[in-house]
Amino acid sequence: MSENLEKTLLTQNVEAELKKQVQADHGKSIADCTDRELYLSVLKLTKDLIKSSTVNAGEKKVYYISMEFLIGKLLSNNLINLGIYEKLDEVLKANGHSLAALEEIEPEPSLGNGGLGRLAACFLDSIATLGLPGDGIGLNYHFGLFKQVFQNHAQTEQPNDWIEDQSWLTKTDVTYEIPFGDCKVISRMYDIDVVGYENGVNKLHLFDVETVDESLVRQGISFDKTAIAKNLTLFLYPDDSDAAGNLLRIYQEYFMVSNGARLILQEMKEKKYDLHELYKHVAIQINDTHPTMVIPELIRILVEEKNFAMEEAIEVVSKTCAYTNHTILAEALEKWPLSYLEKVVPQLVPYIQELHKRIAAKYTDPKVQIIDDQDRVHMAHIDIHYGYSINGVAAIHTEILKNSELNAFYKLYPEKFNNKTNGITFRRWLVSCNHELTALLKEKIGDDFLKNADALEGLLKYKEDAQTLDQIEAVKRTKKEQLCAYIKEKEGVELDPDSIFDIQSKRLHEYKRQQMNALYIIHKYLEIKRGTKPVRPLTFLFGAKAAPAYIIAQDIIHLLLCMQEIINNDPEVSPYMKLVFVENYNVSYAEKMIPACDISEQISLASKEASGTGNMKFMLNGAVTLGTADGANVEIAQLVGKDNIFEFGVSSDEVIEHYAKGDYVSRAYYRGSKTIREAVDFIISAQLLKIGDRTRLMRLRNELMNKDWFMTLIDLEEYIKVKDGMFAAYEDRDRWKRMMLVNIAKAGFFSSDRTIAEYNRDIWKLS
Ligand code: 26V
Repeated sequence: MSENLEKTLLTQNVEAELKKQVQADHGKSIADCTDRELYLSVLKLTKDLIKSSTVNAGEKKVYYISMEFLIGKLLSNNLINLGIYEKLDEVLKANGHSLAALEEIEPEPSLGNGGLGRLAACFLDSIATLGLPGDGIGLNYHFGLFKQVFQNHAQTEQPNDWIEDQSWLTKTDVTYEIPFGDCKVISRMYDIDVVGYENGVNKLHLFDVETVDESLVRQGISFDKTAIAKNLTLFLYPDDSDAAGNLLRIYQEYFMVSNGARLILQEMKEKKYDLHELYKHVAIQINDTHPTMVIPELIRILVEEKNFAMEEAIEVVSKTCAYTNHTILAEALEKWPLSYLEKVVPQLVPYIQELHKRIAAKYTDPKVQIIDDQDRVHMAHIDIHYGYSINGVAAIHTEILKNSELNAFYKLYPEKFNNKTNGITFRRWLVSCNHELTALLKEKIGDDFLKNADALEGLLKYKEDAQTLDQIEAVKRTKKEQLCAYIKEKEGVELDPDSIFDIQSKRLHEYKRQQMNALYIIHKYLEIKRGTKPVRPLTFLFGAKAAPAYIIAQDIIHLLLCMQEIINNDPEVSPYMKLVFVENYNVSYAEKMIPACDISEQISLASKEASGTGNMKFMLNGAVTLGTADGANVEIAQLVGKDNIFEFGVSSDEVIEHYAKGDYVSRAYYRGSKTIREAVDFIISAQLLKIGDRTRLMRLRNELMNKDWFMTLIDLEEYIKVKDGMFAAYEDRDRWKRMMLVNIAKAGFFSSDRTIAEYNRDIWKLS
């Protein structure tokens, strides 16, 4: 029987197949099984079904190497992409169960931190959906990113042991010996299938060390950072505030790329391709600088094991590797001390020095050197000189790279620079997380938009149609009710679905300015205390994890958790406003919060948010953006028009100028505005100090008044004004509903299918 026929039969006989599977696994009927038993059987059945799907193939293949793949739970998405979600749900419902209940049982893989990792996951979905051959290469972190637990109004970190005996991971026979300066480890590859929507299958390859030892983890997420063979794949982003943490990060990065390089070369060999034509068969996309060492590693292998001359090895690898930049933040642009590389990967150092020497011989500008005068290796510089493409992730971000951050490189290689505005997969961020909106869209415009996202624009013809507008509003109301029920259960806070849901969820960072939102909330709280009540109750929701060593970010969480206690327990205030900082925000939580959002907070300091992708997810689900002219917000504004977005704040040009001149003085804004003073001073008010930690609160206020590196106070007054205006606009229900509709209709551009089609057209050229 052909594989496809087998797949068709299985799809048609979902009920019979599930019955058989359940009987074999548990010796019971579907109805008699627990949700957990059913989950395990559905997992097995789905994995089998995927096995009989077509594997995407072609003459050239892309490898997307990334330290993070924030893939989220896979069950629903795989079922949707295989086209059997609805059928299976029917079968389960007829037997007193539901897929929604099974979804709750699946643990969420904890393989990413924020936007960069989620982007990689959306990209894998779109690569497979477009039928392109393309695999992900990353690491199998046993405890992933930490699990966030709030204690005493502060974040604590716990290991997140997400890997169960039966999971989406498949152990393979692929193992390699990976040498480091002071030890050798044996790797093993685990695979997760990536199912395209109504298309073929690719793989996410996650490498692990055979000798990893989970018992190394002591209290919280602390462990012996020096026992490399035991700790290498325990955690993502282990605390890199000290030397041991930095070294471990380099071990992890080399481990990932060395395995990746070997896998790629092994596949080249299996397909009998000529290594001298590597670039005709392989494109390697380097996701931020973390996988940069793949460049010298491939060159090293070609020279040492495949008899290439240095010159040719460099040329072949340079024509194979492309780099994506995801941030202009200096702290995130990796610069490794040469001495660290000498310790961890001495075998690479001569190659890095060779790459450096060639550049130094050609260019005198210190800004473009690979090794600087302090003997630090600038990883991005390796990518730019020895890769064939450099892309930013939103139009404004790419312009900033070209005109300021990487201007010296742009002058050398203008043809290498290109923009690829980020995108999101609609399968997860619409179909899977918002069945109600998906059904409404299908009713109004058919289901073309599932394959061709631009077709969402068809919704525009209903812009003046009262019935459609009411239906959109009704979907939002349903999603808000569902979120209220979930938050009641998880966080123990009762929320009002008739209130306005204002949501800021993203990694916690000063540049994203959760602290500015906190100052608004303080301002509103004080206003209500003085007797000025909002027309309609307001609900402020936050979701964010802060890097364990990032003190100010932890302080911001602390402030918000203290404010949550004050506000929600004050009978004078809580009927008018509530605040919830949800615990352990992750993909699954995002899938519940985003569809319920009215106001999408995208308030970064202009120039600092490379793109943002949450902004796209909120828009697609009918939220209206409150944002600065930063990242993809700029493109959202162009698409929806000024009437359908609320913008505020200084421009990126002004911000860049302030940094250049060093003339931003936050205290001047504090002195100049009573509103600002009042909000900032409240941080150390008796009320807050009574429940909060003095050191943390004092430090945070001091930071805002005397440093404020991310210029919170420069935009605060305008933020308050525009946000209040937005709450007023919400009361013009007809206008608001139209804004929701326009935002949904115009979101098609942000499909990651479009982004991937562009990567393929301009960079990978797979077919
Ligand atoms: C990561 C970290 C992790 C540890 C603590 C400090 C720190 C500071 C910055 C970063 C940024 C890493 C790069 C990154 O995640 N960039 C995000 O990439 C998204 C996908 O392109 C993009 O939408 C976001 O704007 C960008 O911040």
